[in-house]
Amino acid sequence: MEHYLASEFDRQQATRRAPAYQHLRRALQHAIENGELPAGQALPGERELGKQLALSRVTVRKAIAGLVADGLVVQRQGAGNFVAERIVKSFSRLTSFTDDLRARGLDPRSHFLERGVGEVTPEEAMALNLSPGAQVLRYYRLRTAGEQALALERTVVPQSVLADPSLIENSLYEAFAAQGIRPARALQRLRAIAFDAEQARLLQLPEGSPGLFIERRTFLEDGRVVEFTRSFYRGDAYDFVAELHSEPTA
Ligand code: 16G
Repeated sequence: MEHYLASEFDRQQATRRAPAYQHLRRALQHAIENGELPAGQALPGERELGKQLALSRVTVRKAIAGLVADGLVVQRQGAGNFVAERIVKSFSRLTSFTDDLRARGLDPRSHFLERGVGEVTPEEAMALNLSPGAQVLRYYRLRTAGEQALALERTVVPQSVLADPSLIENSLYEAFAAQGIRPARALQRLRAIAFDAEQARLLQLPEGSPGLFIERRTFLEDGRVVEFTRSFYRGDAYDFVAELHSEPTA
């Protein structure tokens, strides 16, 4: 680990001009992403890190503060800094399940429970701005990190956007990218739920366990809706964070 961090720090210094704390922040981030520093593991002490990389305590603190703000590291009073165990998801960034897990050095997977093509329902037509009779692709996926179940997702995509259901192998957003489709923004709503018996079975949780229901409609720059997804995330696995700004006073 020490060796990894030192060489990653050197690599950062050699590849871009930035203040030292940013090099350290990136080096630590890479260590987390690559599983060198697994979830729950203590980070080396601030003094030790500073000594090892010839950095001041202030620089080390600034790097760690950035990782705390990103949700990758948690500080425990008196005990030190640890790699966060829950997956921290920004509520203001348009990322995918795959992005979120990879950023934590985890292995994102999709298990397809249903996959098909059909005529749009009235509710889907409203959500996707489609006319009655339009064809849509429907997916129901169990999302896992390795074998660990994390979420259930029902996704509807207009067939005019993705021609064939088999275009999604693992990640919807990777399938979009492969077709040159670039989501520009999304509207999302979230509420607390209790998993019903079937959902709980699939997620290997007791029935009634708490979850987060998140509905996302994703738009292209030109206003077309490319995705209507209802996600059911395990309540014990995720933290949602958002940076808030005060309204300027008139
Ligand atoms: C996230 C999105 C979901 C999107 C999926 C794509 C939330 C709450 N939901 O789970 O709307 O369809 O990512 O992920 O963030 P994928 O590219 O890994 O299939």
